Amino acid sequence: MLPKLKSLFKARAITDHTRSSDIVWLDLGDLGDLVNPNGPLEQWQDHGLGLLRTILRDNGVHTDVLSTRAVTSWEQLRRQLAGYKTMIMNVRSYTFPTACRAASLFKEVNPQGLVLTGGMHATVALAEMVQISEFDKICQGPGENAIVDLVTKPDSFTRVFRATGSRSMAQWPMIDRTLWPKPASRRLAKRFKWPLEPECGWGPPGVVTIMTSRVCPWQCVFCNENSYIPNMGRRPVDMIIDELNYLDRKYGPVGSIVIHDSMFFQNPSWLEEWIEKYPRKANKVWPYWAAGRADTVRQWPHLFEALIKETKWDTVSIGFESGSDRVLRILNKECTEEDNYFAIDLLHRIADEMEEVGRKPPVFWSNIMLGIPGETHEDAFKTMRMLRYMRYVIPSIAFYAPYPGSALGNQLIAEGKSRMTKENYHRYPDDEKIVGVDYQFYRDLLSGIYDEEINRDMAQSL
Ligand code: B12
Ligand code: SF4
Repeated sequence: MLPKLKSLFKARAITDHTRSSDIVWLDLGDLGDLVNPNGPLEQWQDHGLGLLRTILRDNGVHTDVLSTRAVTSWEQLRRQLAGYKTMIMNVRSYTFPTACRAASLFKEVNPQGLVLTGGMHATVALAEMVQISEFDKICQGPGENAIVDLVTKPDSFTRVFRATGSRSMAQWPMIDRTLWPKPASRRLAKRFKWPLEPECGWGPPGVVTIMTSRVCPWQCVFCNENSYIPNMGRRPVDMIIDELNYLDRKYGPVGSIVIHDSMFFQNPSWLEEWIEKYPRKANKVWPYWAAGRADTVRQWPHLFEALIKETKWDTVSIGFESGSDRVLRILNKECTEEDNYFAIDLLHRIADEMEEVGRKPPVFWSNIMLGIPGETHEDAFKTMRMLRYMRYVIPSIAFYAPYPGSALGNQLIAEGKSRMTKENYHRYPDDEKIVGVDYQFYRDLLSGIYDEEINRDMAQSL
């Protein structure tokens, strides 16, 4: 479709907004993502915002919600922000540029107003946060025990402070999902099923995103979030099932679930309880997306099979990352090529068996990284061969990104090799993210130029 014609068909943002408090929580993301989204993931709701607004509400602190995703221009947001005394934001590295712009807009229209910030970026890149003079308060770490005092008694806090979170997710209240921003165009609202979330191709609508665990204990150098997210107990199985049943009754029907945990396939005793209770107690055995690792699939194959067959773990997200032992070692992935092929073969066997009896087979959501420092062409070919070997797969391929907080990210940033700037935290899979990587080779690889080479050696590697 011609671009001009296409824009005629774009949904229009719903711009009316009724103010009911002096305090506004500003949800962050690209302009327009809740009006005319580019893709489904941009529409996911923010659990940090949902949790903290629920806690505020439960403590009698009423807040409004606005979203940079619900407007299509900064001018629109400026009008909506005028008159608020306090603005709160959850800043992650990828929303930091948006947060900076929103804060300066807020101060323009409300020079006496207060900007309260927290979120992942405050913990991993404090130096960047501190430079933004419009951020009046910056909370490092989990905010559940600090948010009420911060909003009601901001003067009792220093500009930068560290908060301590709950010991277990069992202490978190159930998020009131009606506190999440609404889809902001009539067209999007029709398929969104708010306060549930929209379909993204992994399972039927309405979708429920939920978290059962907060942090993954492994130390992959491109991630290692346990170095900056304090460990906390997993949410009990019964609480998860009760919440799903409640959402189904109140806003349903629920069609499928996305378990947002960085690592769902951990803690075997929790998983065993899930296998035992979910099929029995849930209103329906909803299919779900959740993440695992190849080495633990190899360690607990029976658990893996039972989860797929008995609880409908239909979309199995695995961070395979690479098909080469050399690169897996660089990444400190603690998984080997052999672990990867073990997990693939096991899923193939399970999927074939399920298909034979007329059941929907599971599929890998296969996370692959290319452009890793130190990766050779042959390493990348091996990765492509591994991907091609998978028969039930949705590939998710991204160029390696040096995120602050991760060991390798911090190192590359310190060496001046990161191309992710604070104005633009490149978050798209095919952005060029580090100095010294031959991105043209990878573009050629993905466009099929090396297919002959990959396919020729495929038979040998199997
Ligand atoms: C769900 C999730 C997503 C969802 C986000 C949906 C949304 N609208 O929020 C989706 C799938 C879209 C997503 C995408 C990406 N994500 Co993500 N994601 C997560 C995940 C798994 C959970 C986040 C979450 O909800 N946590 C639970 C809530 C309760 O925690 P929270 O939001 O941090 O809030 C707490 C504190 O920060 C604090 N707090 C927050 N706000 C405030 C405000 C105040 C005032 C105070 C006092 C406190 C406070 O209190 C809260 C309660 O403790 C995290 C990993 C993790 N375990 O957290 C990664 C994570 C945040 N994502 C990450 C990344 C890198 C990405 C991507 C760039 C990946 C990629 N390459 O594609 C993309 C970017 C997409 C985009 N469009 O820009 C990194 C971020 C690293 C960083 N330095 O910021 C993380 C940490 C994963 C990792 N280890 O790499 N992600
Ligand atoms: S990449 Fe995956 S396995 Fe590694 S630390 Fe992060 S969440 Fe854990």
